[in-house]
Amino acid sequence: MATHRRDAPFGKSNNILLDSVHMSVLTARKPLSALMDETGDGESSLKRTLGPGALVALGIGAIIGAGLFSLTGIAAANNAGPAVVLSFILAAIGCAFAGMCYSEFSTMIPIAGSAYTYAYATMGELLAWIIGWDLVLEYAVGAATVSISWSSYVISMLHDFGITLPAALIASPWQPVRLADGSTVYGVINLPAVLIVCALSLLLIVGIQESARLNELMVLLKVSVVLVFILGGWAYMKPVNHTPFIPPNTGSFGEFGYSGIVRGAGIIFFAFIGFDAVSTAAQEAKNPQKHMPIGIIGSLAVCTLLYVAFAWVMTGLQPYTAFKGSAAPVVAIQATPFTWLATAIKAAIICGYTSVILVMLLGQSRVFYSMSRDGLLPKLFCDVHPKFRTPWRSNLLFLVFVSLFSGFAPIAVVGEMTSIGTLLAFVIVCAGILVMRKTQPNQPRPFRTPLVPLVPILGIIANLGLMAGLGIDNWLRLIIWMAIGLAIYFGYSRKHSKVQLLNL
Ligand code: ALA
Repeated sequence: MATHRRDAPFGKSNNILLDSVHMSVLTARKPLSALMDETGDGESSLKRTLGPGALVALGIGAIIGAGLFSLTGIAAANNAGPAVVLSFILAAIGCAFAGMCYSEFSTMIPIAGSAYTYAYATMGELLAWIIGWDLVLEYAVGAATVSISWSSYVISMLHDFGITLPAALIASPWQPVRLADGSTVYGVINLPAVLIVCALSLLLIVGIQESARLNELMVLLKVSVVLVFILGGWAYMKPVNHTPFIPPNTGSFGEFGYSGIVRGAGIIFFAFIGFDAVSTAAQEAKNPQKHMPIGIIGSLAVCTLLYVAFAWVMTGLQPYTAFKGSAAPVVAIQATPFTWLATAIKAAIICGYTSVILVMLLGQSRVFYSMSRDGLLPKLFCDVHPKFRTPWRSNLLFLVFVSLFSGFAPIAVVGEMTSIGTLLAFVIVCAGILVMRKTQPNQPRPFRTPLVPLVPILGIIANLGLMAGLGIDNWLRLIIWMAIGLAIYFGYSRKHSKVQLLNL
């Protein structure tokens, strides 16, 4: 690696010059031509196997999970009542603005780095780094969070079949476990969560096609159960449960009434996270220019329809006050003759979570693959396996990193950390479209976001609004995470950046 020129000593009189050099290198943009060169199909490139169906499945794989099965009930019981249906529509509108901006970028710059790469082309390296680092919250921390929930459902399912695992192996040292005799102990390691992360990481190493196939199977199972729930439950809904549709506000912001719908939208936003992960598969899509918008907007549209129908049926089956506990869909199904569906719902939840973890791990390794190719991270993250053509070292590293979180970290708060990280990425992607339309007006755009600048501006406002609702604690955590990221950027990445080495 060439020595960075800024390592040479500068005299005091050169401070102004030095400052302006610093400013310009921090805002150095990666030229579109250089980005497009990277989409070639050389030795070190990823394998193009995904068609439109697989991309939509990838999106649904990442989207339907803990948000639908756990948070719908919570948002209905605490914030919106039956109007959680409207919360879903509101959150979907915010996501649709961002989804259109993602689609435009993913056809212009079909690179695995997703939001990170888009920021690099439009707003400069520092912001790109911030986004790339931020995406660890969405993908790696998100995968760890969902693996801990996955583990709790597997343990419960095994319990239903009479198998009880030792307490020490089913929970982290922070998580209490209630034993049959009523006493409470703490775990040592959440082994099922670690095992699922290891298994899915190894699958991702073996191949994108194999991973996509497992994802499709999981998607089929979870969508089938969601459809059976909707169709089976429809006839048993009681109009009284939907009345009043918007319960009156209690006097506190976010507790029912119109503010409750907005707060509910902030909570169930988590349920939509994942459609953007489709864009990280751009270098593995057969025809990204044509198929990325289908994958992104298609998966978002399918999930929105399913979510709205699911929430409508769920709140029609039982009074919303019955969903105070966790497994709301299981509670709802007790109002039908199909109580056997409770087990199927648990199985669907496990499948749902499996595919969410899979696609999150996929997205994470692809973002770091791009950052490493740009020199911002060590080269090991972009080493492609000679046979499998996957970024295997990156997958292995995240296997260890995510497993540590899954096995030993407390689950509390990480879900909201995932949301705030994702929302920040959405805001920057929407802003990037505004910048790109100004700086690169003639660049071919196979997909164009409609009504620019209105749609990106509404996207920024909607997603910033949802971020504002996440509270000061999450903002502080985001700032601390970013401070760690900036230390790495100024300590390592800036000195190894390929764009900056070219510029100097
Ligand atoms: N949307 C994903 C879920 O709900 C993250 O689990």
